[in-house]
Amino acid sequence: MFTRRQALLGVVAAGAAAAALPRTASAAAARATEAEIAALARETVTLVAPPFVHAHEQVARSGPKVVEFTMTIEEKPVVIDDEGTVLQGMTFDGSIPGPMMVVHDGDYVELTLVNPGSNSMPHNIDFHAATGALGGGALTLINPGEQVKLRFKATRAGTFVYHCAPEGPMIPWHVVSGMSGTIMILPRDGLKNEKGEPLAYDRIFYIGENDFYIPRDADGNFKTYESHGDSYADTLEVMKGLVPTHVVFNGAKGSLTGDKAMRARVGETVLIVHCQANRDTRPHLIGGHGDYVWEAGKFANPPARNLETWFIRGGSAGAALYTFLQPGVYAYVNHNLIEAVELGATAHFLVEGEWNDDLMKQVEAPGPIPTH
Ligand SMILES: [Cu+2]
Repeated sequence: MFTRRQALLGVVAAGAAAAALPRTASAAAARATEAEIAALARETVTLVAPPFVHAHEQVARSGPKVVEFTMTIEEKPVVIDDEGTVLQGMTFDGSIPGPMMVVHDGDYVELTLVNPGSNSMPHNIDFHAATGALGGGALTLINPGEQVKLRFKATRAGTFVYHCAPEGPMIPWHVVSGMSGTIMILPRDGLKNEKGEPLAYDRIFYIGENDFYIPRDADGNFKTYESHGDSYADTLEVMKGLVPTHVVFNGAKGSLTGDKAMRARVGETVLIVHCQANRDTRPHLIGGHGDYVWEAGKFANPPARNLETWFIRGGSAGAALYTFLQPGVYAYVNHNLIEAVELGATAHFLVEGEWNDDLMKQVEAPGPIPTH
């Protein structure tokens, strides 16, 4: 027998060398032909804006299919706080973050990406879930007035970031202007706990966290610009300081609080997917927990149990499963509390149902300290 080293040194014939290499070729062995892919069932999915997610099966009821999505890139000003501060935003499908796509492991994602003539810049999409060609970025760069269609096979189950990555300094600028989102690739037989037993959710919410870098004028007020191009040089200077002016959920401070709180009922199990394409964060549900948490978001790894706070690496999306046990308003925050309270990274869950005194009770209401 020849060794791998011999194979790499070209001591043996190329065919034999390939056979001697580690077996990383399972996907290649299962390589489908265009005819086979063309014979698969197709499904067209209409995307919905976050924090909601399009309807989907948790356990796939049929074999692999081709799932068609369309996203239109929209460059537009976006108000990002209650003081009217304007971001020269760039969006996938009009929302920050871009909508979540859901497929199953083994499905094909077929995305039509549209860059309307009303936009001013080239854009593309890099799927962290995809293999090759810069995640599809090298095959999807389109000018205003163009569209492109990319197909990739979903081969790794998990929650993954997608983002625009045109080139050089355009990459971070487009990302911190709003161009990121999430795809969730579910195992065909659904989510599992650490023992391999099935897990399911009653509701799913999708939270995208963004760090924004808005320039200020000499008086310290946020500046407003006529166009993306006008804002670029000043914005780049703020970006290079690495201190965001805003850290928000779903594109703006307060976008998921008060009337816009996410809703659930006691006893319901909620899957919370959290993505951050550019910067580390640490979600925490105040008064609740992460029953099962895929911090790194990849379902081949067993979930961690009973977490208080979980870590989302910049450039990834994680998932936490929680069954609400008490009613009330829960704040869901980035537990850098300065970012949560001062910069905007706070959301609310409004949970209805019956209070459980066994879990918590105010035994005595606040009152004067006894003098005896
Ligand atoms: Cu872009």
